[in-house]
Amino acid sequence: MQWKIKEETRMKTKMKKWWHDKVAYQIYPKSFYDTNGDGIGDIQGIISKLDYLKELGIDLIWISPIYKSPFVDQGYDISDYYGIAPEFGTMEEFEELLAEAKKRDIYIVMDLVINHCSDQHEWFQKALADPEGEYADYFYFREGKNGGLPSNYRSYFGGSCWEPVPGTNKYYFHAFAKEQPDLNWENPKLRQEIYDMINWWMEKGVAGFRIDAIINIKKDVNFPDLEPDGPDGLAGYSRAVEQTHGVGELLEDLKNNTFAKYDAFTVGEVFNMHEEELPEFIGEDGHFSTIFDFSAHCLSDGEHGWYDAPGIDFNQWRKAIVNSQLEVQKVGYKANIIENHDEPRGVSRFLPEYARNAAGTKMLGTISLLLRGIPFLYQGQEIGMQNCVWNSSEEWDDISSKDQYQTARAAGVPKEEALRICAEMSRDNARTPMQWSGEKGAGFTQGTPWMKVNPNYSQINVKDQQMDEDSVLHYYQKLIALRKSKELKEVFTYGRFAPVYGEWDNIMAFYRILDEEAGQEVGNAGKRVLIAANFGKDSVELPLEYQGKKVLLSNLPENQAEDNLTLAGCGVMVLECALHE
Ligand code: TEU
Ligand code: CA
Repeated sequence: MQWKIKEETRMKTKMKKWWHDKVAYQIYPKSFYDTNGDGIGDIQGIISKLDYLKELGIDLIWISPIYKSPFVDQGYDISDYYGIAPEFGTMEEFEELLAEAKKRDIYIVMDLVINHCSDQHEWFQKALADPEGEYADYFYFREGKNGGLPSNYRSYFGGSCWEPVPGTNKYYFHAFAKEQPDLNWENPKLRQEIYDMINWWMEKGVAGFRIDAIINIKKDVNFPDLEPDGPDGLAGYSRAVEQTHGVGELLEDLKNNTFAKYDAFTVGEVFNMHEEELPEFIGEDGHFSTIFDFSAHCLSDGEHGWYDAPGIDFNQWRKAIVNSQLEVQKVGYKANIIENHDEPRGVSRFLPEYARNAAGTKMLGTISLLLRGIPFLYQGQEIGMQNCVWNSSEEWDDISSKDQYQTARAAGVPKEEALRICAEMSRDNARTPMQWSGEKGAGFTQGTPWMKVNPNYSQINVKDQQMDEDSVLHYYQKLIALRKSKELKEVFTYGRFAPVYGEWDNIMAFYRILDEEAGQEVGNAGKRVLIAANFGKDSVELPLEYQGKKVLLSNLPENQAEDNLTLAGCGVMVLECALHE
């Protein structure tokens, strides 16, 4: 398709923020690195790998939750916001991590889970002990309607959103698991408790937060019934979220009482936003610094679950990313990912089978990291980790994978097929231990890993790749160094995005352009860089629109830039071009 850009709108780049040029890395601590042999990754494990991350070029680390938790949803169920889970270490060790990171100019960003807490949190325990007391109003306690539940919503992890409050005729609301009761954001006392907690962590020295499921904090407190959409007679709760308005007021209150006072970096996990609200979310004075771009990931949202999730087609993927980039650059910055702890591995998901090799992995990484926005790598992405082989649903730990398997079975999907589908989408694909070496346990632990290790660790691991100049790991190092290099930093950070070669099959290509005016704003000369990738099997020759000046990066020796650009199958090149024709 031919990309039509009516107006090449771009933001003024005058207002630089400290986080605009950062490259971020997500750590899923339980599976990162275990130092005491209990099979669970820990804070000391993160500390011991800071030099590794520094060498990779990482500036900022988001750590998935490390607070005290019963781990029903792997730490996204917090029982004490002020305490470190003993599985991971102590508060002193966390402070050591902050200090060690600081020595290396690395920022630490915590995960903020404030839509809900754990049912073991003292607020909820007090609410259960006195369902008429003040703590009950920290949650949503409601009487049933017409002898039934207060509403017909299905929670994200299956079953009703309502669970009985023992000894009463009331129910409490949970959008996720029943062990994750939702907090009542309409209650100013609750809000103040949350703000105090956030400020306490900021004072400790964290640089900001990744903010979990934040759109969910606003509820239609009448909880109106919706049209049922499944054989269980319930309606998916996300449909209620789509119909809810007014989250912005809560988000402004949150920001003004916390983040704004510290110039914190915040990245929201936002699904079901009303599109026209993008400027309010991430504009110059938005609710957040940035939000994740899930536009490619949402392509595989099923109507009813994973079992009716569509596969990802190249053209749709390209269109989703291009459209998102064009929209976002009018307003602010999104955070670009190919995977995270909730998503399957990007290599297994976005690449055709023939491209699931080193060349294809480098190609996908190049696109993700050189798009306009804040790149986030997920642990293991830098070595090209892939989805795991799952032989039985028993192998999953993830609450969502188990539920989706049941949902598929209940819809009549045969066992084998349900396993195959859920294996592709399982959140556990990203949660298998980090593959540090080809030794037993992938070098992740000396003990028994808490979760299955991907059997491909003998082929894909850090140690081997460190010894191989051509490895995915070395390529990622070069790619990040290029993005951050003195000469190109400005164009990759502030340069506008312009898609090109849209009418060519299998080509994902775009320019990053800093025209003269924009260059002056950020103290740099104008520049044009072409990033072009061939997702096809066969080589392609593209006519160059602007004269090539310098090859900045290439993933295969067969790629050539002369009058034309020759890209081998799965080839990607980054080429500095003349700014004007
Ligand atoms: O995820 C929020 C969320 O809405 C997810 O259910 C998401 O829709 C799904 O995983 C996409 O595949 C966050 C966390 O990232 C997740 O790990 C938690 O389980 C969830 O919140 C509850 O805290
Ligand atoms: Ca450990």
